[in-house]
Parts: sequence; C-alpha cells; structure tokens
Amino acid sequence: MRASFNLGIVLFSVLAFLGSSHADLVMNFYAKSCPKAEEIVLDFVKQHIPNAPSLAAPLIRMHFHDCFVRGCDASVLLNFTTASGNQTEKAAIPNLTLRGFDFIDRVKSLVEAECPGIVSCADIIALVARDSIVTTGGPSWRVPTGRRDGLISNATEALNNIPAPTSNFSTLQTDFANKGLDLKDLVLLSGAHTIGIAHCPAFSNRLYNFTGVGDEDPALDSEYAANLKARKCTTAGDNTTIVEMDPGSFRTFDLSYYKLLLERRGLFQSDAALTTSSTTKAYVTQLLEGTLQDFYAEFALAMEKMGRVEVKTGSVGEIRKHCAAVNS
Ligand code: HEM
Ligand SMILES: *[C@@H]1O[C@H](CO)[C@@H](O)[C@H](O)[C@H]1NC(C)=O
Ligand SMILES: *[C@@H]1O[C@H](CO)[C@@H](O)[C@H](O)[C@H]1NC(C)=O
Ligand SMILES: *[C@@H]1O[C@H](CO)[C@@H](O)[C@H](O)[C@H]1NC(C)=O
Ligand SMILES: *[C@@H]1O[C@H](CO)[C@@H](O)[C@H](O)[C@H]1NC(C)=O
Ligand SMILES: *[C@@H]1O[C@H](CO)[C@@H](O)[C@H](O)[C@H]1NC(C)=O
Ligand SMILES: *[C@@H]1O[C@H](CO)[C@@H](O)[C@H](O)[C@H]1NC(C)=O
Ligand SMILES: CC(=O)N[C@H]1CO[C@H](CO)[C@@H](O)[C@@H]1O
Repeated sequence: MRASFNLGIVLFSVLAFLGSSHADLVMNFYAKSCPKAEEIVLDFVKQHIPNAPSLAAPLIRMHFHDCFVRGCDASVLLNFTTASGNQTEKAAIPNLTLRGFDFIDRVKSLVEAECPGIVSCADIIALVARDSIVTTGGPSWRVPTGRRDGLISNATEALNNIPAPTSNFSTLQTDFANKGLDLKDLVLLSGAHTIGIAHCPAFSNRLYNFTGVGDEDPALDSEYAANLKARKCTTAGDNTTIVEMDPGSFRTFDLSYYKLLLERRGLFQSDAALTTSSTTKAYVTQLLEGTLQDFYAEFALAMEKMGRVEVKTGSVGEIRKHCAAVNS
C-alpha cells in the first residue's frame, strides 16, 4: 500500500515535470501560489465595469493587440519609451486609441498586495478582458493562465503585426495565419466589433477620395456612407469624432455585426473584406443561421486560442512588478 502510494507520488512528479517542460498554460495556474488571484480580478471588474461598461471593448481589444505582438506577454503595457529611448508598442499608430491601461494597473496593484511577484501582467490582461465581457452580458471563455511577461516592446513590430483597418482579405488571412489563427478564427474574433467605437480616421478613406477621384468605397453601402459623412465624419480630416461600430447595439455582444457585413455596412475595409472570400462569407452566413449561444460557444474557442499565441511560460520572461516597466 505504502510502496504503491510512494510510487504514485513519484509517477505523478515525473508526469508533472514532463508537463512543465512543455510549459503549457493551465487552468487556475495560481491555485497554490496565489489562490485568490482570479477572484481579486473578477471582483474588481464586477465592481467597476458596470459603472463604465464602455471599457469592456478597449480591454478585449488590448488583449488582441497584446497577443499579436510578441505573443500575449503584456508588451503592450510597457511605458512609452524605454530607458534607451526606444519607442514601445504604445507609440505605434494602432495603439493610439487603446484605453484601459489605468484599469490594468489598478488590478495589478491589488493582486501584488495579495501576493507580490507571482501573477503576470499578461495573465491579468487576459482575465480582465474575459471578465469585462462577461460582466457586460457577453460570452465567456476559458482563460488558462501561466503566461509570463516579456522584456521587449517595439513600436515597429506593432505596426507590422497588428492588422490595419484598411487591410484586404489576403492581408488579414496572412496576419492571422502568422499567429496560428485560421479563417474561422478571423471571422469569429472580428465579431468583437459588435461592441465598441472607432474614430473617423480608421475608415474615412472609404468616405472621401477612396481611389483619388473624390469617390467613396463602392463596397460600402452608399446610404450608410452618406449618413456617416453628414452626421459623423463631416470632414476628411476629422480625427476626433467617434462612431459606433455596430450602430444601435454597440454595447450588446450580439450577431448584428455579421448582419451588417452582409448589408455592406461593416465599418472598416477589414470588416467588409470578410465578405470578399467565399470561405469567410460562408462562415458569416453560418453564424447568422445559428443562435447567439452557438456564436458565443465558437467565439469562446477562438478567444482561448488567441490567448495562447506565442505565450512565454516556465522561466522565460519575468513577472513584472509594475505592468508599465520591466523589472530592474
Ligand atoms: C481583424 C483585424 C482587426 C482590425 C483591422 C481591427 C481594427 C480596429 C480598429 C481600427 C478599431 C478602432 C480604433 C479606434 O479608432 O478607436 C478597432 C476597434 C475595436 N476592436 Fe478591432 N480590429 C481587428 C480585430 C479585432 C479583434 C480580434 C478584436 C478582439 C477579439 C477586436 C476588438 C475590437 C474592439 C472591442 C474595438 C472597440 C474598441 C473601443 O471601443 O475602444 N478587434 N479595431
Ligand atoms: C532598445 O534598443 C536597443 C538597441 O536596438 C536594444 O539593445 C534594447 O534591447 C532595446 N530595449 C528594449 C527594451 O526594447
Ligand atoms: C524593432 O523592430 C524592427 C522590426 O522588426 C527592427 O528593425 C528594429 O531594429 C527593432 N528596434 C529595436 C530598438 O530593437
Ligand atoms: C492586399 O493588400 C496588399 C497590401 O496592401 C497588397 O499587396 C495586395 O495586392 C492586396 N491584395 C489584393 C487581392 O488586392
Ligand atoms: C483626392 O486624391 C487625389 C490624389 O491623391 C488628389 O489629387 C485630390 O486633390 C484629392 N481630392 C480631394 C477632394 O481631396
Ligand atoms: C489630425 O491628425 C493629424 C496627425 O496627428 C494632424 O496632422 C491633423 O492636423 C489633424 N487634423 C485635424 C482636423 O485636427
Ligand atoms: C511610466 O512613465 C510615466 C511617465 O513617464 C512615469 O510617471 C511612470 O512612473 C512610469 N511607470 C513605470 C512603472 O515606470
Ligand atoms: C494609450 C497611449 O499610450 N496613447 C499614446 C499613443 O501615442 C501618442 C503619441 O504617439 C500619445 O500621445 C498617446 O498618449
């Protein structure tokens, strides 16, 4: 009995060791090292997001931007310029409209107070993104943890890896494939544009001078374009006006984003591009034929997959003390 018990422990340890050399993310990674970590994150989100529900959108977007540059390693959070003067991801154009950095910092300080130096900023972004979406009534997904924080943040890499709103289908396909994400993931993850807002420069080329002859993008519904020009982005140079990406239900995580795509009312060229490939258009149609719960279930799988992109685990990277700076 005793011998077999010991043998069990040995076997278990060997398996655990082999497992850790794979260093995959696991559910509830902090169960022993910081058992309250995930609860602290959730409590903070539940306490603050109901008063600021529009933050859920930039927080899930932050997770996306983080994962697409050097993997989900919180490189997106590093302060503007490093000691050596390098520009970080925050300085890159796609990041100019990110919000929610303070929110992450506040969660981090609560978690640090509970267990210093244990919980990574990368995991905090992933958990906050999920909990914020759930708290605003959207889908949930599994967030395995154990990500470690990166040491490098580079503005040029953000530009090279984060797809632009002017991207066509083949560029999007390549950008996602580079992160191990397929066309289904592209369609599902783009569905996050069912919530949130955009600033005019992300799409005003479609309204003004699309091909250099003062024209609109023919792929954009002309009535919608006229409306945007009359009421929202009234000049080609408007940098500040914001537009709901899924007008009418921009706070509701529903299927109407996909409905709009088929009505040629996707806001960005990158949204419209999903209907230019028969493969992705078929996925869009399929989602619209299914239920909201079907969409949520598929979205959940795609988010979990995105959350695993090029993660650093084991002894790679570090656990930052402050999310905005690498440890000194
Ligand atoms: C497929 C390629 C994608 C492109 C080209 C793209 C581009 C953009 C752009 C340009 C904005 C507007 C920023 C602004 O002007 O304020 C935006 C907003 C947003 N994006 Fe994406 N995005 C993509 C994929 C994703 C993914 C994968 C997610 C998350 C899973 C996501 C979530 C969001 C959300 C929630 C917003 C609204 C942010 C807010 O309300 O502040 N996007 N995106
Ligand atoms: C800043 O740039 C220098 C020179 O390229 C590089 O050695 C250093 O690692 C960079 N620092 C960061 C934090 O990216
Ligand atoms: C940032 O990334 C670009 C593109 O990969 C690279 O050319 C550049 O040297 C990097 N900058 C620093 C400071 O490492
Ligand atoms: C898509 O955009 C890329 C980058 O701008 C361009 O090189 C490529 O020719 C475009 N593809 C199509 C099919 O238009
Ligand atoms: C449209 O773009 C073309 C080519 O860049 C430029 O010559 C023209 O002045 C622009 N027209 C307007 C109305 O901005
Ligand atoms: C919009 O932003 C650009 C670049 O930051 C700036 O050059 C331009 O003057 C701004 N336009 C307006 C109308 O504020
Ligand atoms: C980030 O930069 C700001 C402003 O330069 C500075 O006040 C803050 O202390 C920095 N944060 C960290 C963690 O270094
Ligand atoms: C959130 C953030 O850091 N935004 C910055 C993006 O870059 C511009 C300048 O390039 C800054 O003014 C913003 O504060």
